[in-house]
Amino acid sequence: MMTALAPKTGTQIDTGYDHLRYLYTAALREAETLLEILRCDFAHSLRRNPIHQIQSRVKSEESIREKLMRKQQSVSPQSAMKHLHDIAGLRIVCLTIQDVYAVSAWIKAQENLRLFRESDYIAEPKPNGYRSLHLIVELPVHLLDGTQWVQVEIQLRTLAMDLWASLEHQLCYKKDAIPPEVTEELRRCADKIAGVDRQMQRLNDQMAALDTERLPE
Ligand code: 0O2
Repeated sequence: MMTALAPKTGTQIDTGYDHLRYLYTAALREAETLLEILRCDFAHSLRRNPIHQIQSRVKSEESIREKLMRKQQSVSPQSAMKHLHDIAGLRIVCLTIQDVYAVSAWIKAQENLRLFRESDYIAEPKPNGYRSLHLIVELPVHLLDGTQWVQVEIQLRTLAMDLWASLEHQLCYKKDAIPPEVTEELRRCADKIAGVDRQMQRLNDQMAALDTERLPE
């Protein structure tokens, strides 16, 4: 809406949660535009699309407050910008592990984006079995009173990892009392899923090699 873009001056400057939402939504749009270009680039040069699905969200005010309390930080929009790195979140689901790393490399190579942090929970899964590659990147948001670099957390994972994470999130993420047998079973599921991912990657490589052999001279 045009009115939301009108600059505010002096005591009118909006530093509340509405401004936060607006800022992080703009950063998400920047990231989504980059990824759209990536899709086209891959489709053009590789004739395939490594991205199965993209989801995005800006954390709700309630969830921001809850996470700040969990991290024992003061609860305010300023504190959120300082202490939370996933107010804007993008989740990219790929079909294979190799695609996850290919998309990640492409993102990190972008000149109009800064890498703030990378956490590779695929190479080093969390103790509960959680696997994903997390990139916290900063993107420029061009406002009427200047450019602001805004953080976006990009989670990259395979479809199989997404199945596990979505179910685990629903079952027990952020819950205090989880029976140890449930934790153990979930970890076993995560390990099995990782095995399937590796198997699917091998099949994919095998077929890709066959395709290369079949290419006309
Ligand atoms: P929600 O509800 O998904 O938004 P840090 O950045 O290190 O100060 P943070 O932000 O907790 O602390 O980093 P981390 O551990 O990388 O987690 C960021 C997000 O990754 C989480 O956001 C989850 O979305 C996801 N995640 C991390 N660990 C797990 C896990 O064990 N299971 C599942 N299902 N998801 C996980 P939120 O805000 O915690 O949750």
